[in-house]
Amino acid sequence: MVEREGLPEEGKIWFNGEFVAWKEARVHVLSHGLHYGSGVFEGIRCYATPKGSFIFRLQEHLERLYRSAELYKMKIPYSREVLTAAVKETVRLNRLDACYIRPIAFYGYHHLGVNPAGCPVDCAVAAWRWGSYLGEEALENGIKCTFSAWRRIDPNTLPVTAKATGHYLNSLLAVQDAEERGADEAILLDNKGFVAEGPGENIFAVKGATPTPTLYTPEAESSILPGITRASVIELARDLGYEVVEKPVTKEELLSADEVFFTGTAAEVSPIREIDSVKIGNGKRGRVTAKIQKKFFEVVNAREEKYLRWLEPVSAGGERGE
Ligand code: PPE
Repeated sequence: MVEREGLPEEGKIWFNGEFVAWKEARVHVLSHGLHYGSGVFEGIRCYATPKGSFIFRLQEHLERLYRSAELYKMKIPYSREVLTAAVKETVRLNRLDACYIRPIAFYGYHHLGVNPAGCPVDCAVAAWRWGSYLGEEALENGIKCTFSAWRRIDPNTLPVTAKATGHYLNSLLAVQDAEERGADEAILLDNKGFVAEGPGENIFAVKGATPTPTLYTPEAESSILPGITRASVIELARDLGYEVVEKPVTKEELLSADEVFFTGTAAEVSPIREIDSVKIGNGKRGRVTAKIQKKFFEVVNAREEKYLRWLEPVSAGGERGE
């Protein structure tokens, strides 16, 4: 079993409009969200760059948070401006330069019973250092995946485009199953048997032998959470002159691809070197994946003029565009 580092216990968490000590950010055991998974959240990264600390696509993440809430008819009692300030202040107050930021809104304590009407919507923002999701080594050498026996939740069952807490039970089953089978991560298929995504990542296949390398990824309307990293990588790949096709991807296409990689806020751009004992390409990080990774890290480190617009300074009067 992989040893996982616990969360920090010091610092402050923004909780319903004020900062509280890390250990004081508590909820009641009869909170609605705990019983029924009725919450929405985000995962955002802040990068320490030579130009200062920047939050990657903060507004897109907050937009998705509100959209996720809307899909569940949940009303977040704070405006976008308030949450933007809360996120930045959380990073500043905890003196973090590079970190992972987790805003969450969930139905709190009032009554139980599935219908949440009347329950307050509690809201928190926490931030802490979180290195590479799948391990430092994964970014360079790639990871081993397995096709999960669990199918990805279907858009007719739950609004999969919402980043909702309850949806992650499906991911939990997939990661546990992957670990038991000795893999680093799972790949879930959708109900029709097409490739969907990882438990916390989107997936891309690369066919490098065609005149121009072509990237394939499941459509945003399929059984996936349309990731912000996914959208960014599509843009960056096109900039690099690659073709990107959003279409249903079969298991076979993935296994016979020259390269496969995951994208996600936590996972960033992580190469996949093996799926169920089938070596992908040469079994190492591929050439195209390496180029996309390099470009992605240049962008998040504020080294690409064109994409400074994706970076929001942590400090007011920040160094954006310098
Ligand atoms: N699919 C799923 C199911 C998912 O959870 C994520 C993010 C993505 C795709 C990629 O989305 P984006 O981050 O916008 O590129 N997963 C978050 C949670 C991971 C966790 O273990 O918690 C994340 O990467 O922050």
